Amino acid sequence: MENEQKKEVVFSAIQPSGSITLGNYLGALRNWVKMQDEYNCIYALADLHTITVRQDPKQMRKNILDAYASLLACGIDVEKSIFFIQSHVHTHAEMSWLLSCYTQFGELSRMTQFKDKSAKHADNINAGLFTYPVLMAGDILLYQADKVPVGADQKQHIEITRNIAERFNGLYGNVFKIPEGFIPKNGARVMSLQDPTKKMSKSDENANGCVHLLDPPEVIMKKFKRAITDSEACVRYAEGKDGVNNLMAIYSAVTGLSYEQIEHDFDGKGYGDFKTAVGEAVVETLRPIQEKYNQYISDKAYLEECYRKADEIALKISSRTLGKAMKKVGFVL
Ligand code: AQP
Repeated sequence: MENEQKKEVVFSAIQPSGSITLGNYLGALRNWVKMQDEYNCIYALADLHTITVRQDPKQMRKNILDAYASLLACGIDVEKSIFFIQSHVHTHAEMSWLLSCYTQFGELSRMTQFKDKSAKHADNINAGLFTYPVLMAGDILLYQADKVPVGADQKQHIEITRNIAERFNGLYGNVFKIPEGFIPKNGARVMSLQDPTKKMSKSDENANGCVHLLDPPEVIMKKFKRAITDSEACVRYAEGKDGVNNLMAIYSAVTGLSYEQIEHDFDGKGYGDFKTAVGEAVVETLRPIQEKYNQYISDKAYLEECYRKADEIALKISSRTLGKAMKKVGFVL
């Protein structure tokens, strides 16, 4: 028990905004699973974040349960980690309001995700899209997290979380732990198979650009075979070869092979062979996850039992931090 208390706290969350992608898995989820033995891990489905983009209600309910089952299938172990649903824990919305009063308009305006998403959803640039990083900062700070395993795209949001926490602590003393991002060496930024200058995203309009964890093997193979490469026909990692670089990064992340080894193995072979090898390696990586997903999703009662239990613990932990912060600000509790 004493040892338990000394473990550092890990917090991370994922939006159930669509079917989980290979990018989410390699950039974040794989690390979440690995960290469970060494850290006190707290993970969440960030469903409040998803409504910054318009969602279909029926599909959203399905996505939330699918994502919960998918993460269990990836290896999130509810005996070791707390895995809850953000909207079930009211302290997140409350902390978000509190912290928004300690966050500057200017710093939120500089967030690249806001710029990207407002360009993509020009007809719905809502205030939630703008304040998204504040909600995320609250998610992390509520649990006094030491480390936050995320993909490279979230680096700026971790930075603003640290800035908000430091500003608050500067005014009121040590209320929040200052968290550190934890970005993997391999797979930190998986790119779209159709436009390798853009990150692979759940909401990619081009279905062939994104591999989902639950895609059937033949669909995965088809997507890799259609992946954009270049005209050089040489498997090597180099500037200007974004498509091949991305395939190499994926292959390296799932097989553990170095770029040098991959270049050596595919020396003199064409892209066709390489794409097949990458596709097959991904299929094999995802096969056990898909099998487990099918078991979990067919037992909704078990899923509910898991998240209700975790919601309750998350509320208890986060209420302590929220109470502390509110007291410092001057609220009468
Ligand atoms: N392409 C990626 N490569 C590596 N890591 C990635 N992550 C997301 N895309 C990639 C990491 O996955 C975690 C969960 O992401 P999220 O769902 O909370 O938000 P997101 O980054 O906005 O994911 P998507 O897939 O792009 O969703 P939509 O399309 O809804 O915006 C994060 O740690 C993220 O870094």
